[in-house]
Amino acid sequence: MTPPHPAWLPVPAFRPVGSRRVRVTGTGLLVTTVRDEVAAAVAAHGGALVDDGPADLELVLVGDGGSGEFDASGGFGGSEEFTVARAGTTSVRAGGGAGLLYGFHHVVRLGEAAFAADFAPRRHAPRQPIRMLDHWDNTEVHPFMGQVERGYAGNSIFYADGRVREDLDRVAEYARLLGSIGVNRVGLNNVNVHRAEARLLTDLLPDVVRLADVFRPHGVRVHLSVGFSSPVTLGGLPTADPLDPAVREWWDRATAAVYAAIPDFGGYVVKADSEGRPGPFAYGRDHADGANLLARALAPFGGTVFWRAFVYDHRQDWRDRATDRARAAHDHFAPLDGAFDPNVVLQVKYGPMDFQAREPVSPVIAALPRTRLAVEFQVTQEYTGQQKHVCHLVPQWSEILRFPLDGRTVGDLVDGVVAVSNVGLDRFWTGHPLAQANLFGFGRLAWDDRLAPDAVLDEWIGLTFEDPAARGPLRELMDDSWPTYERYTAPLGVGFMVTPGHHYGPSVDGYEYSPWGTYHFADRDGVGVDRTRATGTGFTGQYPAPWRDVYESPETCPDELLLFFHHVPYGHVLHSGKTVVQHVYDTHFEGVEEVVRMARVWAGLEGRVPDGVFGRVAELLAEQLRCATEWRDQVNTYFFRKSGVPDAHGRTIH
Ligand code: GCW
Repeated sequence: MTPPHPAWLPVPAFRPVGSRRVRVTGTGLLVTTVRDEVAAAVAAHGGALVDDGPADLELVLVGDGGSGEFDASGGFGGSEEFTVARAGTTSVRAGGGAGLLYGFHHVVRLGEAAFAADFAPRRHAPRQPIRMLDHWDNTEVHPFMGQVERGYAGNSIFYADGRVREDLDRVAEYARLLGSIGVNRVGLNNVNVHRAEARLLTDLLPDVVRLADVFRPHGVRVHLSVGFSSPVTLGGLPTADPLDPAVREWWDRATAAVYAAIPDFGGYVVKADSEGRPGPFAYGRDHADGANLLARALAPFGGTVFWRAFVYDHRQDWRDRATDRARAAHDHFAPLDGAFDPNVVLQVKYGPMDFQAREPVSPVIAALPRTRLAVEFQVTQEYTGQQKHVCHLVPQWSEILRFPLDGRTVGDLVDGVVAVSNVGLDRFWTGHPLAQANLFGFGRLAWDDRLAPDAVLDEWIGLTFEDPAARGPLRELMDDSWPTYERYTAPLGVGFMVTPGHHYGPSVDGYEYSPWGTYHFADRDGVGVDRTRATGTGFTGQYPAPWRDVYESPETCPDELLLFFHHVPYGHVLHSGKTVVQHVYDTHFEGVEEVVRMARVWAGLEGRVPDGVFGRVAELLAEQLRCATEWRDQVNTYFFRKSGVPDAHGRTIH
């Protein structure tokens, strides 16, 4: 197999460290990882790993370091903090192996700046203790979904032919990439747990042990998605009722067996009563009963259950205007606040619908003050161009994490950030080489949501691309690519309009008369979903002040969310001064023009980026342009035909 692309850890990125004298002090699994990194860097760049004598960089595990491989309180790899300073020598001090690893990569990112002027000690600690990537990987290839559900980068890096791969070199490279950006948890299999994958919990457990062994030296704990009906499907019990003592015993036993094999196992991820997955509702129980059942099996070992709040009726009738999918998570979970055990983390998608390019922040995040929460993002670009389009999502995640709710930000309110991974066997990991920036940026924002998205992008570009002349154009191309994507797809927050099933490319009415609850309600007079308390579904009432009122009125609702909250006439004038229909036309023409510009910027980079990368991105930009043009023409034509309003600028609408 050809070696995978080095992503943001190419050999030249280690030159500032690797060309110097470096000392590593301490012992433990993660300290060994750091020492190996330093050894490779100095071997490549002519520096030295020294035991004594003067050093330019010291990496020091302080005290006994809590350097044990993990402790049951969840301090895997010991403490994650580190302090960095420079007084003649640059030094990183950490109380745990994980902190030392993160401190090392911090210095790598600083590059030469880490060795320039002296600076006082700066303490770095993650804002979120939980920084997790979920893989929607199956052990087998699914006839419709491929091997990785919503995967756009080839087959799974973990599994082949129903088992964990023999050769885990690539997984080791991946674990290294994750450790370098501070990701500390990974979910190994699809939340839609099919029959074959259910066995990861039982007879395939020795395979999971091998994956855990590969992730451990990089400070990453592994988790399994489990099916709620496992006691029936795997255990042969007549029920999976969470209050049944035999069910409880089954989970206790299965979980104890996992910990006997993997003492630092992270826990379970559960999608229950969602899109056809089994759950506690079948037994007349609620989701606290369900989550606590697993939490109690995990608690003696320090494990966590990640219980997804993505619960809604996917068999609704489009004729029924009272049912609003956006309301579902809050309706189900807000009443359960206080009922969850302390080792339950409720995993909430960032918006009330489903990973759209634009949604309001989920009101669930403000509604459960006594429950641990994690916000869920989608690094895999299901609804944002499927890694065929450049769509740099870090600005979206930053906006969400900084969003104020009840006087705090989303980043303050949650205990963790989780995202669906975007990697596969593709030689660039992510299909689109520039989609690596989303994986990198996810880790960086999960570590510190106060980082500026453009600074994170610059970090990624600086590490990944050697030629300084490539950096400005790359930034120009990628920086605004999320708003660009938004411009040529579904307008003003209304969402979807994608081709049903695979979700790529436009189909304005594709989901309009379907059971999935994803409607736009366009007619000859107007478009949008009335989610107000006054005349609509009442969804606005799920928000605390001021948002419940800001969103309630079209006068105060931000333009970009207008059609999410309101059904308005085509002639409704936005805050921008444009009518809704003219906004639709303008943004769709502009969006395509921006893609043309992106392709032009990329063409100018020939010879400045590696050939393989150049060719792949050039091809994909051509596809992005084709697809954006299709979006533009279908959306514009659709609204022209519905409204009969011509474009004020007389451009071609078919
Ligand atoms: O966005 C939807 C996807 C499903 C996915 C589901 C979920 C894993 O279309 O493929 O299932 O979300 O988040 O559970």
